[in-house]
Amino acid sequence: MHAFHDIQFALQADTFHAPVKGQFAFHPDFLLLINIDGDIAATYTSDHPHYADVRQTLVAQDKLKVLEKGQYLMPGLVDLHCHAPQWPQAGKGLDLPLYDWLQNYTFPLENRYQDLAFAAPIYQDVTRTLLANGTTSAVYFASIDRAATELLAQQCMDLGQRAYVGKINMDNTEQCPPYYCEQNITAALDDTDAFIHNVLAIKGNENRLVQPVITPRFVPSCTPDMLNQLGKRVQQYDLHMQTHCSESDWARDYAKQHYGKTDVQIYADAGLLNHKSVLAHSIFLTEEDVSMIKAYRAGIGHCPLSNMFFANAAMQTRELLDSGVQIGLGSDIAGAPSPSIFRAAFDAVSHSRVREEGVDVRLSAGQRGTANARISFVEAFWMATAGGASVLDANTGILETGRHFDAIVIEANTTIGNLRIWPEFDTPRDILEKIICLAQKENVKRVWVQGKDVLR
Ligand code: XAN
Repeated sequence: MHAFHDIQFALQADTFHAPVKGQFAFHPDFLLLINIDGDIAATYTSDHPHYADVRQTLVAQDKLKVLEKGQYLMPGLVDLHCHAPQWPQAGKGLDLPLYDWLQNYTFPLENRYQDLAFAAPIYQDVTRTLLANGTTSAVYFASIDRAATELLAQQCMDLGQRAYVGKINMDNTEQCPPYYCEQNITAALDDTDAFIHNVLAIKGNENRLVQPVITPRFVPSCTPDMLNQLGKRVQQYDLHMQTHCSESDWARDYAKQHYGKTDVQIYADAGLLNHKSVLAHSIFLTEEDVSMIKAYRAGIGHCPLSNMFFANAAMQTRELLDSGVQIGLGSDIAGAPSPSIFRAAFDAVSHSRVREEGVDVRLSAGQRGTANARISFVEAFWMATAGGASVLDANTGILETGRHFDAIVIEANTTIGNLRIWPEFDTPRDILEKIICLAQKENVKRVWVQGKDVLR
């Protein structure tokens, strides 16, 4: 049995998680023991032979919190793709195609983050909002401004969010407006190096709760030299890398015309792919692309709703899940308006359904009438938790011994909020599906990151 001196607290909770893709586990009255480092020291299902003894000892030591019925513990949600500076833009401006959207709305807004007084309250609000929605790990694109991006990293640290933060690099003067473009590659790379160093040196960041991410915006915005130089840094420091990949006809055609290759080939040749790379979108992949992503053990950040806006297409999620490629979900603020990964999970399911045979909606050539294209709510839940964590190579996403305790509590039947559960006839599978379909911020009652209560 477990020694209790290193236990910070323990929970008894009706618990959902998805350790295996395509399956979920529900443990009624699961006991989880959290150690002083914020890791899961032990777990006990209610039929475990030591369950009663362990529980009694925890109660005697005043370490056990028992969740009420109607509250459900689950792993914290993982957002693989969020543009923090675009938060003020969420919910507007999605009437334009990607290129025009970037030029007309996004670049002018991101450029304002040179002003730290402008940046600070917005960055604090977006981080708080994601936490309040149950996102315990977030992968952020910031802007090209180093100081503001360091501020975002510091705020994630202060608010206790597990965060992967990238200072954007974009230096292609033919595609980026003169006011929002890194005109001098040496200065830009010096800035990136300083950013990496400074984030790793944040006080209290010894365990790398907040990590720097190499962030070439996407193929059109970077020169080949920039991509290669960033690739060297990914290799040299073994860093995470995030970028947009094969996200629209325009971006795909740009890569073909300028390089004669796909985005994935370009990133691979530049040395940018590794086991911690996040390729957002990735919807027009070739079979060779998928094989290459798998060979590098890179991952995909699936952003279902923004795919609709910018690509007019639904991802081939079924095929990608079956291929074994690592895949999780992204909110893509502000290419899609919702900061909730439950919403992204719901959209991932519904978008897989419009691809199915017999659906009378033409989304894009070749993407209609596919047999068995649907994905299940359980698979979407896996992507939102364990799948996302695996893309990041993070020890989170599953509530099992040895993992970091990043978790949330969802409460049903609250006065505000639409999530209604009837325990006498809703099965665990029904409850999980209802949570994905209906849970809102109002239902997120507790949020822990690395064992620390971070909801305020
Ligand atoms: N490609 C992009 N796609 C998107 O959804 N948001 C962006 O900011 C962006 N930049 C390049």
